[in-house]
Amino acid sequence: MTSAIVSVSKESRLFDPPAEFSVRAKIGSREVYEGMYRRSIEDPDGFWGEVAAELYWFDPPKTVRQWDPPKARWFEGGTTNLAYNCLDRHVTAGAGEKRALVFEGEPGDIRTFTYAELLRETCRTANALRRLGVSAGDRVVIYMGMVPEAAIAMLACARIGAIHSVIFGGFAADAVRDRVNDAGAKLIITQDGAWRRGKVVPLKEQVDRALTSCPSVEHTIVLRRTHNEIVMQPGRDHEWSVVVDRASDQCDAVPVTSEHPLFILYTSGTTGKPKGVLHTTGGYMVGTYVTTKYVFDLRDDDIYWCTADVGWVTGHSYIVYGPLANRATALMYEGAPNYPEPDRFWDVIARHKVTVFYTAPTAIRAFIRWGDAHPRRHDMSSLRLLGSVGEPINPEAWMWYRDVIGGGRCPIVDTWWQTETGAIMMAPLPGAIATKPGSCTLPFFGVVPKIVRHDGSDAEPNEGGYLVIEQPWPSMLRTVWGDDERFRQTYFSRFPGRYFTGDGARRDNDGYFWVMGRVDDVVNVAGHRLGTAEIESVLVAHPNVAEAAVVGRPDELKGQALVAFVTLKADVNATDELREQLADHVAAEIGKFARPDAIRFADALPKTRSGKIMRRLLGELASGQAPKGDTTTLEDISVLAALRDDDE
Ligand code: 7RM
Repeated sequence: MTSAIVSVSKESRLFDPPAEFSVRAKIGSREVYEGMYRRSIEDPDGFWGEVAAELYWFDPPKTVRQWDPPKARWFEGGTTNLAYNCLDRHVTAGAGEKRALVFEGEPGDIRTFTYAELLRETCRTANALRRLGVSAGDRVVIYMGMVPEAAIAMLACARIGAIHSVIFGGFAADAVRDRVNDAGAKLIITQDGAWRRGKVVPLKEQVDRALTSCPSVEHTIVLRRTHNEIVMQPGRDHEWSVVVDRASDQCDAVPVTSEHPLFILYTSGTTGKPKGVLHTTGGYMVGTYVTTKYVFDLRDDDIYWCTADVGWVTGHSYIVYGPLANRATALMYEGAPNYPEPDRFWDVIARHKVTVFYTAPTAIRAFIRWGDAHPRRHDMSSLRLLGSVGEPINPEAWMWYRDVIGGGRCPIVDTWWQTETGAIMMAPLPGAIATKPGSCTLPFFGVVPKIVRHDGSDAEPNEGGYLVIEQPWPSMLRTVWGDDERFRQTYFSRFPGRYFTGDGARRDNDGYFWVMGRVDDVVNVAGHRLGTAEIESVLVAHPNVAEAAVVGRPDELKGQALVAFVTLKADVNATDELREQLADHVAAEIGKFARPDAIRFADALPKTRSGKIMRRLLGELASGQAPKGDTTTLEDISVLAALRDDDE
């Protein structure tokens, strides 16, 4: 397929940064942004060297970047420790009494950790790991829910140079086993269970099942959270309350080289086998630190809340490492957004006086579906900045987020990035860049994104194409764990010498980027290559629609025909008339060629654990095939079964 990806979006609203926001912002104008951006590209060594110098190094780096595509090395000669930078650095500077983490459990329990307390707990955990035979370079799997001990476990690994691999707590035994074995983990940190909608997710039970075929694992550490009954295997399984709580709270941070591996995080590939994305210490530290600083424009008194799970990269970079490196106060919430009621998030924001709130479009669309009454009941005037991540955000959801959650006064930072990029790559700096609903706007410092055609040549403005990154950046992945060849193949072979993101996008006349979703999700209808996200966005703009996923199915005449899976808002009836209306609506908004051939109503759409719609599965369903390939990342397998039953 060589034709360009057609972009059909007509969004043209523009929102300037509020003046009162800009005056207090770290970067308060487009000019300042542009000056810094230019410097970061023209003099990357100078720019990144200065950012790195804001952090602590036991030995300062001798060089800034070395680029031998696809291999990058940053801050060579430097030794540092990320846990030291997140904890000791602030305690030493006299901020030990500042709140680092505020935790709210789903049952309503609240626990607060100052920087000094978080440091002591991290030291205890690090000592426990050492006692159980873990040393620098060993892999430790963290399979937990959203509890402070998950962050503490990550920091403890970083402190002694062990490589952590967090596995999302929603995965079951088989997925745990595959990841543990791929990483060759020596130890697993887990919990008896995690709270989710008032029920116990039995984590330890899954670990027990996985461990029947994980020869590398010698020990587990088990935190008691839900107090469900579990089996402890003597000699192998250890109580957190014993091995951690009784350990010394003194443990020096180990200086590691800049390129020392920090963590592996598994992401689903297009083939069955998950990829272990490897991040290393210095570059990841600098990247998450500086993006958090400028994109969230953190102030000393902010209460910052990112709703992601620590089991995915947003939790790593923007709950734990980025905020703590910036000496922020981060809120962590354990449970579901609709427990006990659909207003839980707004209740949390009001009670904790959250100032910066970072969540995902899939959550925003659920909130819209649940109704405005829930947020309207709460005083959310503490909020000053909103963020979005994970998927393209459709303009309707963006406007709702701005008006109903942000009270029309908070800038929205739509942040585009990936597990592989480690840190935010494109986003508006909130005091400097005017926003457009649905656009992640402009690149962050040091990032050189390009839209290219099939043959690698530059696309014109507004011409849809493939999103690539031209220069290395500090927090880029270094390899796929144990598989350099897959790393090169996946990211650097499609456009040699450039990093291929796998996303389709366009750049508008103002230079703003609009990400249209994965190129695997592009559909070719009668020679028009359409990004499905844009058609979905039009569907969701219809007052009766809560969520939509558009996929292609083979069609003799048109090559592919469009099939739309649609979730309706509460109280709306699924009728044939509505089906016609929706198809007409798409035809009217985009053009007749984009009129879906079929619209299928669904109670829910299949999503990954992090909330992304799994269009691949829907495409297989729409083509009349049984879903094949990896379904282990599916959040709720019954959703798929329900859709299939519908077929009959
Ligand atoms: C952080 C994260 C990465 C993929 C990426 C995109 C999509 C993420 C946005 C977005 C449009 C955004 N890591 N994506 N953020 N698309 N606008 N602001 O999500 O590895 O899990 O996913 O997510 O397709 O390639 S991830």
